[in-house]
Amino acid sequence: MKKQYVTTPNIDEVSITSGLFARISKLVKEQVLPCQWEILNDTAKDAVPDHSIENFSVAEGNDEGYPSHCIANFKIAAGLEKGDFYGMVFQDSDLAKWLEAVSYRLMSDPNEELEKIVDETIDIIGKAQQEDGYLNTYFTIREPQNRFTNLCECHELYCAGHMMEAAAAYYKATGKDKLLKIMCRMADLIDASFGPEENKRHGYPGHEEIELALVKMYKATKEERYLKLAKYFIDERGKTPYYFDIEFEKRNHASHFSYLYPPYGMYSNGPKYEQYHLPIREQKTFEGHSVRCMYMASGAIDVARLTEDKELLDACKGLYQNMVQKRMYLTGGIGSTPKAEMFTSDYDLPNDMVYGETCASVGVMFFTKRLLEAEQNGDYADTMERALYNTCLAGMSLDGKSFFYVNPLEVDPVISRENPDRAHVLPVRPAWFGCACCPPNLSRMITSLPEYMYTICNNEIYVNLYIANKAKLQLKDQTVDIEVQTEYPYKGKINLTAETEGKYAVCLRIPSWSREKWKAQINFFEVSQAVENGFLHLERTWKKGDKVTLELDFEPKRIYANPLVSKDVGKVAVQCGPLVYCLEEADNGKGLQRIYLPKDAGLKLAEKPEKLMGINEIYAKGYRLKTLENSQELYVENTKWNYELVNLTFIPYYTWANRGENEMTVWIHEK
Ligand code: FUB
Ligand code: ZN
Repeated sequence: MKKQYVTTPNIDEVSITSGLFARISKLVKEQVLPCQWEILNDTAKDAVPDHSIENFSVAEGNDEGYPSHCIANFKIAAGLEKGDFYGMVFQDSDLAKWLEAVSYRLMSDPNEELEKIVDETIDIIGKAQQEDGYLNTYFTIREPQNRFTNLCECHELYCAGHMMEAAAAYYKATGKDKLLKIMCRMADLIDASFGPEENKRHGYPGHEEIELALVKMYKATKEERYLKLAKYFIDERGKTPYYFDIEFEKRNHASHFSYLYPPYGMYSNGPKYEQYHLPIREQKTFEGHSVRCMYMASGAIDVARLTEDKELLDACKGLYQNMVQKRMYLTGGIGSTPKAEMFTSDYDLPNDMVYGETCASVGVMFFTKRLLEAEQNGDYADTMERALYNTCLAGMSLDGKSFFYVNPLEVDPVISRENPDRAHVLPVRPAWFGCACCPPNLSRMITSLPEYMYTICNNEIYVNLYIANKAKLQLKDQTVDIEVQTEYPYKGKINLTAETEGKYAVCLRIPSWSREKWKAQINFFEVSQAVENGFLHLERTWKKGDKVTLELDFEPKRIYANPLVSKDVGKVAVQCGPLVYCLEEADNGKGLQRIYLPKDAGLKLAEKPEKLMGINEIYAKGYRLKTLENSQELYVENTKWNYELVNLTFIPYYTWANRGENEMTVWIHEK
């Protein structure tokens, strides 16, 4: 494993100029981040719309999540207010993710007023920090004597990790190091408490996160101990005897989550739930909690690259293959069961019982970004794109005011309401959650999108995502300006202009769905070379103003699942470009599970600039199986089935549930 110059752009080096992500980035900046700030401060009652979610309970069994009490927890821990801790034990991470998102937003658009708010918040965080560097509002307020005694459940290292990410981001955005120093003190305390030495705890986090965060701290401070500690946590996981068994006995079986996972809370979920069943290097399948898996693998790749550890990197690549070949939804969702938000077994991908947590798909973005840094293979970017355009975007309403935690591929609101097994599958987005991990995770991902759009390796620019932008990219030997113009994901034409002279390569991803049909030109001359590892390498001595044009296949396509996915047998889905489509009751009436799409039905694409903030619809002629006319029987022996002709309208999956409560399905019977 040779160390190479590999990087991703700084956020201020890429400006998104138009199209879907210009709209969404603006929305996050102007609507989502201010609204989330109000929520964290418990001042949002009026700012948050009252979505009708009566009778629906969110995944963790609590209500819409008001008040958040997140900032109040910090003020109480800081001694600035009186009161008790309220919320999840990892409530601190909501603020950390928000701070990180705001830092990215400040990188692309400095704002003094916002920076002042952040600085004041950092002052409170500093006051909440204990003498020895410890920072966690739950333990400080409620159980100061029990720090680091229940890593399996209590998320101290997870919360620390998120605040470290925020600290590194804010330092990069502003050069201000107060939060970074606060988190160095916490990292030093953790380093003094965990490690191979006799006098330290031989543990690791129950929810991975700190590993990748320590790598960011290492990059920000150049402090080798942080990288060493990240590597320690990666290598320690899965060793026997299991640390969590030892810890469980030591704390006399006490649990914080027995209400959710009886009798012993998260510990009851077993070693796979928190990926400590095996050392990471020996894991061949992603097991357990899907978000944890993504964070674990992301941290492991970071460590593998920095320490030139091929074995560890190969293990992560193997896990990736298991995920995309056997355990991922067409929409880029992962996690097939609400029970502990976990992966289950290969090919078990139920559409209506799915979990598909928004955070997990944001985690897919983290994971694939790092895979691309390790190996520039377009397949990773295809998966990144699948997660981004489908589950991640579906995680937020078009107006940025409400969010999905669970992202189903099939919903019937009546069943969601009446069947307790489907209570997690909401047909409308709540404005917030008691367990509010997803909304601020989306914010930090969207505000840092430039980091995903390109990977730079030596003097090669890998274009991972096609988003209209102007970029100044730091290659190994020179800085290169490029401009991308496109209406992707609604049109397949991409124009890229090289604004800088010099010898470098522009590597265009040819998505797997367009491998059969694409056309590229440089200055109107056709390019004929082969696609390698999913990228078309255009290496030459560029002149300023050279134009590259790429045309991808934007015909709507029928997609079929491997027959081993039993829930999709005999069914078809529709995709166009990177967008997976779905049928919604608002366009197609009730009874979506009785609809058939004939094999030979044409799929017609139509531009709808006014609908759902601008989409392309897809039309097809289909059939709906009629209900039994003359019988109230539940079961009949013989009957003549009747079908009615219906005009089907498909909309992009990410736009579903923006017109009130209704049925939705991605997979449709084929006839
Ligand atoms: O445990 C912290 C976060 O809350 C997880 O990443 C999510 O899945 C949710 O359980
Ligand atoms: Zn989440």
